[in-house]
Amino acid sequence: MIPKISTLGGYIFEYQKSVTNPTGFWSNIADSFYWRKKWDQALEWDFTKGHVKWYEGAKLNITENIFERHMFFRGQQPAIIWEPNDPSEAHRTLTYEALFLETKKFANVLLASGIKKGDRVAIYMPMVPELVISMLACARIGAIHSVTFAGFSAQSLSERLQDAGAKLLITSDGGFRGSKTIPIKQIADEAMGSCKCVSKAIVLRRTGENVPMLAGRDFWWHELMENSSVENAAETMDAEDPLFILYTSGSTGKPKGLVHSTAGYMVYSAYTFRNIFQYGDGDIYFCSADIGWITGHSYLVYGPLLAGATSLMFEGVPTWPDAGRFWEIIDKHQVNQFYTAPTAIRSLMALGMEWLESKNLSSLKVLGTVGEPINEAAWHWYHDHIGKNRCPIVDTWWQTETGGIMISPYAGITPTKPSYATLPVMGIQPMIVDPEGKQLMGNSVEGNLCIGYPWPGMARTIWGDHDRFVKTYFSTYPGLYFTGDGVKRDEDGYYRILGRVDDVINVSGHRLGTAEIENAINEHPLVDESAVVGFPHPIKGQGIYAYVVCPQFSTGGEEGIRNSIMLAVSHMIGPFARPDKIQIVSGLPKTRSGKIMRRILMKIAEGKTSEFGDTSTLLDPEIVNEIVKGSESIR
Ligand code: 7RM
Repeated sequence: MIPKISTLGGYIFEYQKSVTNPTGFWSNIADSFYWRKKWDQALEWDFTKGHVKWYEGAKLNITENIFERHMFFRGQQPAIIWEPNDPSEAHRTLTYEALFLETKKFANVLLASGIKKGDRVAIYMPMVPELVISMLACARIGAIHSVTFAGFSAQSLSERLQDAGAKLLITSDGGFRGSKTIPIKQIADEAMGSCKCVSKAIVLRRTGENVPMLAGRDFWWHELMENSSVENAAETMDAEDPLFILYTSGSTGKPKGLVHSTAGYMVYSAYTFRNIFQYGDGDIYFCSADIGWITGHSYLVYGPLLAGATSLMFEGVPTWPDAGRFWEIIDKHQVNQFYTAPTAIRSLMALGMEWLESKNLSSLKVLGTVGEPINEAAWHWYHDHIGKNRCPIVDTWWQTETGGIMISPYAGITPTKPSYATLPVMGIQPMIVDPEGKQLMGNSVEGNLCIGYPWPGMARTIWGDHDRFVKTYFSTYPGLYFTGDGVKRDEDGYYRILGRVDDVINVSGHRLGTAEIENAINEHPLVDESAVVGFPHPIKGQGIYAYVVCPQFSTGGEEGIRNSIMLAVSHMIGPFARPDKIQIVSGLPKTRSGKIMRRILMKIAEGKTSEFGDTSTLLDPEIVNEIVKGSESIR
């Protein structure tokens, strides 16, 4: 069993020990896993080179730690409870034994398809149990999975397939999402058509609609599974062998394929899951995140399954058939821990109390949030009306790069404060630095958030581009990992995340690079250039505001161009990246050296049309007045 902290005194005491001796702490946690061979060295690292190795010399397979390790006691316990999009369709329960059988069978399908250890397998699927089976089957044979969220466009998928050099794509005919059916296979076909590496696709039947199957390339999941053997011996993996690649947005246009290791990720995701949520035997845990994002990887799949938990997986959306759907699921399955994003809370809060009227919610013990800062109003609504004043809220701060939760209350142990992620996880050493890199000591300080010491769950590199890894995370403040977030440490030593300090925005908990959106807009044949900034949005957290230079439309006829820019962004990235506001401008405010002064554009987007600070370096100050004027008519 993974050790669990149970009192505040225990937290404080253990935390001190864990930062004095991190390798001792993480070796002790690692002892509760199953290793084919134990490690020779707990940690080897050099942040200046972006070099981190945990549990070097160890041999293991992560699926043995999910299945073989739990089979004796938990074979008949539900591993996954799957709730379909349509509440009138039956839910599915997969016990540890059933999930194990499917995983072994599908692992054999992958082997028979020519997939070997180290090969990359791409996954583009709706939220169905077969997505989990696909990931675990990859891990079973040592293939590296790379899941792409099924909301991404063909173009984005294709970019990711090529970057990872994926040999095989696992996908489905379509997917259900609320009242919509998503043509997943069609998007996958388009993506495969524009990339050379993928030679085979395995297609799950989910919606049952007619989809073209390319002979020799496309194969049905159910046909391949039919005669697949249930005997499969797990591949032996080295501690540092990659487990998966997951793409995330940064401040430049090209998404980064972050690589997570096998052993370190295993230990960290499981430890944090069990401790932060205080998961106990028999509990039903529900994470509403899509597996296409890191939260789904770490806290729907790996963390819970490694901890022997029952993880509830939901195919649909919170507002369909009505805005009571989450609460109905919680009552139906007697959920004990519920983990979601502030944006979901805000949107449900805005839809009113009537959706809570017939809901009981008494099974709930712990509530969690992730992905973006939670404002106080949403925190209180969640606390009072969902948690009925008796469930602690864990506001968990972390990133795709960190692999798991870094700063968060331990549920019911750490006293909470609305909008604060509170205190670090064991072994995590947050540091606050000023722009010059000077560390700000003591309490009541504000600055950029860095981490000063490695932890097992951290990403090891960017796939195919280690230099970019070093440059992005380890060069701003040499010797430290730089998160890209601003943070405040208050008078009690509590951490409050203030949001990104780079050109990354967070829209409904989706992380997007402004450069990525600009690239998509600039693809439009009538657009000369553009600048995208975030602005405070009551539901989404941040909305997307695009300033677009489009000479032929500087006067009138703008509705058409706006719509076609929206389409371009949907097509290039995905519908979730569509700008909320588009302002056609005749030019952008630039410095004499040609840099766009985003600071000014952010102010205007926020509706603050004075106090621009120092504008003496502006090439053409008049353009600012023009943009301010134009912004008044932007809805
Ligand atoms: C898990 C995830 C990471 C960025 C991160 C922050 C923001 C995440 C919180 C938060 C305030 C939180 N991974 N963020 N959690 N901000 N409070 N509890 O979201 O890679 O997609 O995004 O999200 O800016 O850097 S992510």
